[in-house]
Amino acid sequence: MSKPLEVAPGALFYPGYLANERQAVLLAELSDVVANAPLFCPVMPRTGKPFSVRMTNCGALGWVSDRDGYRYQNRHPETGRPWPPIPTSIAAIWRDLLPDALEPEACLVNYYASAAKMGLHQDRDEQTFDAPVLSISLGDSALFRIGGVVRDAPTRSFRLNSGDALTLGGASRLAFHGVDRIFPGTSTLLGPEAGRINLTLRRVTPA
Ligand code: MD3
Ligand code: FE
Repeated sequence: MSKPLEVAPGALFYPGYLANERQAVLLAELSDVVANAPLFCPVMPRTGKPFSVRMTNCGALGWVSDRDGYRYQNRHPETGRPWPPIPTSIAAIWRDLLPDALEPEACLVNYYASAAKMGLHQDRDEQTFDAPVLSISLGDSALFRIGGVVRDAPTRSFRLNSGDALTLGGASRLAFHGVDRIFPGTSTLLGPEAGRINLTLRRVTPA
């Protein structure tokens, strides 16, 4: 187990949190999630511009974006089925790193092909910001950026590598953040040129 680095106020970074064997266990559980709840292509509200990232979810609630807006809902937008449960090995990470938080309700699975990125944004679609957000990175490395609670605050960039974990609480819970680029071929976990997966676990509703 790694010791955390505070990379921004309330943002704790755990480089190398997951050994390779545990990353492989997570990946196997995620392949079952994706078999039940296929990756979909979200689009921007109003404009319908597609995201470069594909997504799915597990847990009671899943985050979706379509022409009507961003929201949490309890069913897959294409299959109409409830999201599959959060796999035990993933829920265990939340409990290990966030022992005092309420149970996670949503686990967003983001898939980045080599050219995908995510613009600077805040995560504020939840009904409560009490719990931190937990991010787990698998596969190719990413250049991640985090700033302050206003868009024009200075930002800091660092690499997220396969097996790294990050908790975003306190002043960082509403910090602007994004992914500027993927570094193709930097991990063999997903196979050659296979991209990156980020898991984002959240509490959505208050107790
Ligand atoms: C900082 N995902 O799904 S994870 C997202 O790598 C998202 O897929 C990125 O931003 C990804 O919303 C970044 C790191 C992360 C996640 C949530 C945060 C950083 C955060 C919430 C608040 C502040
Ligand atoms: Fe985010």
